[in-house]
Amino acid sequence: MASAFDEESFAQLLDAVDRFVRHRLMPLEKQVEEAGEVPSDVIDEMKKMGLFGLGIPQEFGGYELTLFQEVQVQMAFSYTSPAFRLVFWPNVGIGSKGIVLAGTPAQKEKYLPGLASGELRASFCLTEPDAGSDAASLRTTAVRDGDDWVINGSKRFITNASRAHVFTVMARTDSSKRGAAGISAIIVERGTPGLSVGKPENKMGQKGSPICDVVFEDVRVPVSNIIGGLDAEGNGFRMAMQVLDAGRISVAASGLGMARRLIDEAARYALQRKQFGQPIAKFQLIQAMLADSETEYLAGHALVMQAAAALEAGQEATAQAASAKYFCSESVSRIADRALQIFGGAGYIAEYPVERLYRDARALRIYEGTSQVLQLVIARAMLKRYE
Ligand code: COS
Repeated sequence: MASAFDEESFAQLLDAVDRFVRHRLMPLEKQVEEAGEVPSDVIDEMKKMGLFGLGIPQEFGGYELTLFQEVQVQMAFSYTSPAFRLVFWPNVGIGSKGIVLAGTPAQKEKYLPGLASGELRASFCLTEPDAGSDAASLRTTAVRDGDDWVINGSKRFITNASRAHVFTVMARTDSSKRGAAGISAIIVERGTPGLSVGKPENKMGQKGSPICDVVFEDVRVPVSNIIGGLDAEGNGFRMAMQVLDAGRISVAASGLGMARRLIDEAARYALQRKQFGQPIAKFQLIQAMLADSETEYLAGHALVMQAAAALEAGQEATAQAASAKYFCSESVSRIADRALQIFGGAGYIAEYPVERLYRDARALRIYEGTSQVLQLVIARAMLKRYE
């Protein structure tokens, strides 16, 4: 899909994002960490910049960026705390992609303009208390009753659930089938009787970005709420996996943005911190840590760009997306660890951002596919080539 957004306009957008991140958001990082929320005036500014609609087609009010462009914005935004980008990224990525890729014209018309403007916020509900990595074993059911689905079950660790208006819910519409078959993706609106959202969890990092349980008790929605319409019944798992292919490239790009910040912080600190009579940057063991981090950053960058280009070109890119996310999420953890080591004692206290970035980076190896699930996905695709 070619972008309707030309190169010059995209360069201007990227420049505006960069300035917003460095001048408006970075000074607020500590406040967001402590308050656990992003100020509402910042969210209003994000709406004005059109950030909620980055990936949504222009005919519905979005920018219609290509995935290749999207990952560049993701990298720029990930230079600051994840809480900021997680305000709008679910509308760009997993919360809206299902409707963009597979929605009926009526579903697109109804939801995409609001998702693009930020008036509506989206959440993607796949994970359950007993279905994490084994997503196809999910137990939430949607039973047909006349013209409605009646949904029962619960979802766990759902990003942005407490502020979402539109939920994409993966539920079993055919209980006679096990595994992936029989799962459909259903749109449920906030306020539907029987839908409740739990309290935001107290997380290790990424503070200010809520994740909550979502519970469905006899929630009724029209049968037409299946993404893609009734003909798409049973396609929910495949659609979720397709959405996750793009999502994983995006998480990899967020790892790169965080890595860039960590390397910049560590290199600047190494140049000004003196020990044994000189800046510690002069010591070769410090230089080795910086060089390893820079090399991993560059390797990850190449992987992300390659995976984004492949998916954009319509190629089978599941394993490439998994490789990009696997490498970038693991390497940003190593980069965070080295940055903390370079800061020494100062890296272990909350005064400097490295302590917070270290905790923020840890989640990347878990969400949208653990490193171990991604290893399986990569190996499966490889072995198919050899069989
Ligand atoms: N794109 C399109 N279709 C896909 C796909 C993809 N990337 N991956 C799998 N599918 C399809 C398969 O082709 C298969 O379809 P058919 O039944 O028509 O052949 C179906 O989906 C089931 O796939 P598979 O047999 O591979 O399912 P498994 O149960 O073995 O699960 C893993 C595969 C483990 C890879 C999957 O469950 C997974 O990714 N788990 C992690 C979930 C996750 O990332 N959760 C994070 C929370 S979301 S924020």
